Amino acid sequence: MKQPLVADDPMLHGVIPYPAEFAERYLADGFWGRRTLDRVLRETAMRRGAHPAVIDEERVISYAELISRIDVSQATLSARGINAGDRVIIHVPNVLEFFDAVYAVISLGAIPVFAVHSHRASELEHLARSSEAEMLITSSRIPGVDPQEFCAELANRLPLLSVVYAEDLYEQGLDLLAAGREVSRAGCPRPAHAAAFLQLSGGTTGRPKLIPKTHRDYAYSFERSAQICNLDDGTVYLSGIPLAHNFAASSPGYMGVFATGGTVVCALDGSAERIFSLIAEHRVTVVAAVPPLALAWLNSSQKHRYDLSSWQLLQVGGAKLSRGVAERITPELGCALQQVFGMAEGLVCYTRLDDDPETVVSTQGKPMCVADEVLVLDSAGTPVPDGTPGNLWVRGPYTFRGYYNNPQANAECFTPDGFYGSGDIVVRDARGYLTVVGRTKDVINRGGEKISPEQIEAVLLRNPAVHDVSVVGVPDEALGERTHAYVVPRDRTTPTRAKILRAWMRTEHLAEHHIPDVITIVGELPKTHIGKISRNTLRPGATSPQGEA
Ligand code: AMP
Ligand code: DBH
Repeated sequence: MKQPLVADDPMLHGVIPYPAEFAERYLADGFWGRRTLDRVLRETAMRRGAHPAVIDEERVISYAELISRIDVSQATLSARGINAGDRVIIHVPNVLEFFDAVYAVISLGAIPVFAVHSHRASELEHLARSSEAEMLITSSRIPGVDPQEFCAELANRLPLLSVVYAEDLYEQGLDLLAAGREVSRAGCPRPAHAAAFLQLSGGTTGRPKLIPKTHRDYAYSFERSAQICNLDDGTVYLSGIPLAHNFAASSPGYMGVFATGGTVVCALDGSAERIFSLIAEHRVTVVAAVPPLALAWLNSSQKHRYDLSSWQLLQVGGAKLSRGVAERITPELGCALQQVFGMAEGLVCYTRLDDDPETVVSTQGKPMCVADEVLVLDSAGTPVPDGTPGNLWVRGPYTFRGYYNNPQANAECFTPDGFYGSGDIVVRDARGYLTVVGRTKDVINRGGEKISPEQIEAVLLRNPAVHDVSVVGVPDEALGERTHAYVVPRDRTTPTRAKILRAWMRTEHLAEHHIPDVITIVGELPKTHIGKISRNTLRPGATSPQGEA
C-alpha cells in the first residue's frame, strides 16, 4: 500500500502539510521510508542480538537484552494506563534506563517529550502543560537532585501528572510478568508518517517550543547521518551532551548507532576525566560535544593520562566552534574533527570526513541531503550572493513544518511556501558549505557598527591566558550598544587582567571598535541545559538561562 502523503495525526495539528508534490518526491526518492524508530532498533537486534548495544558502567547490554528490557518496560507503562497517543516526558540522564523509557513509550505508540535532565520543576511544569503530558519518567541518578524533594515539588505543581522512575520500569515489569498478570499491549504502534515524539527547540528567547518529528523524517535524518559519519557495527559512540538532545539522538547519535549495529557508551557527565576514562576503557571511536566541552577537554591536564588511540572522530556542534580551537583538536587529541551545524527543527550540516583540513576548521559543513533547500537572504528577503552574510531559511525532507500547537510561532518562523527561518546568519561558499557568523539576535550594534560577538570571541580565545569567553552587547547611551566580554582565565590562581588582555588585543591588528568596551574576568560562564554558553544570561536584566535547551 502507498504511504499517505500527509498524516491525519492530532500531534501534527497546526503544522503546514508538505505540498503533495514534495511529499511525493520525498517518498519516490527514498528519503522517506516505512520504518518506525522502534522497528529500526528491532531489525538491528535481529541480526546483532548478541552484540553490545549499550554500556552503562559495569552493565553491558546486548541488543537482544535491550529489546527484552523494552518489552518488559512497556508492560509497566501499559499497567500504569499509558495508551497510544499519550504524551510522556522523558527526564532521564545518559543511563541505560533512558533507552528503556524512550523505546517502551514509542513501542506503545505513545509520544515521548524530550526534556533534558537539568530541567527542574519549573521548566517541567511548562513542558507538561504545553504537551498535555500524562506521565513523566525521571531517574534516581540525576546528578545534584534529591529525588524525593524533586517529586514532592512536581506533585505540588502538577498533582495529576503520574511520575515514574526509569529504574522501576524494568523491575516492576518483571514483577508484573512473574505474577502472571495479563499485560496487554494497550497501545498500538504508530505508522511511519505519524509523529514519533516531541523535541524541544532551544529557543533563545522565552520558553522552549515543541517540535513534532515523524518517524520517517527522523529515520532519514539519522540514517543519512550514520552514512556521512561512516558508522558501522564496530562503532563505539559516546556523547558528552544529553542523549535527549537532537544532536546526540540523531546526528548520528544513538539512533544512528542503533541503525548500524554499533555500541553506545553512557556518560553521566561530560567532564574530561569521565570522557577520557570511558574512551580508554571501551575503545570509543566517535564522540559528540558542544564547543565548551571540547575546549575543556583540550585544556585538561588529564588528556595524557589515558590511552585515547581508539578515538577516530570528535564531532563538535551546537554552537560556533572558534577556528583557533578547531585547529587544536587533531594535534592535541589525536582524532579527526567534524563540525556539525544542526537544529532540532531540522537541517543538519556536516563537514565531511574527506574534506580538506581548511574546510574542516573554517566551515560548519554542508547540508546532509541533496533535497535540503537552503536560502541565504537579506532582511528584505532577497537572496545574497555567495560569500555574503545573510539569514538562513530552509526547507527539506527532515525539516519540520510547524511547532506543536503554536500558531503564533509558526506565523513568525515560516514563509508562506514553508521555508523555516532559523535566525542564523550564515555565509555560503560556491560549494554550498556554510559558515555561521552569528545569530540575528546576537549581533551587536555599536554606534551603527555591526559587530558579531563570535568574531571578538575568536580573537580572545587565541590568547593563551584565556580558557573561554563570551561577548554580549549592553545598552549604552551614546553608542546604543557597547561590547562586554566575559573571560574565564585558564589559570584561576593568578588570572589575567582586563588591562593586559586589552593591550594584547591592540597588538592583534583589530579595529578599535572590535576591542571590548568592558572586559570582566569570571570563574565560569553560564550554560544552557545542554551546555552551550548562554549569552542571554549575560545580558543585563537576565537572571537565569531559563527556557534555553
Ligand atoms: P536548537 O534550537 O537548540 O536546536 O539550536 C539550534 C541552533 O544552534 C542553530 O540554529 C544555531 O544557532 C546553533 N548551532 C547549532 N550548531 C551550530 C554550529 N556548529 N555552529 C554555530 N551555531 C550552531
Ligand atoms: O544545536 C543543535 O540543535 C544541533 C547541533 C548539531 C542539532 O540539533 C543537531 C546537530 O542535530
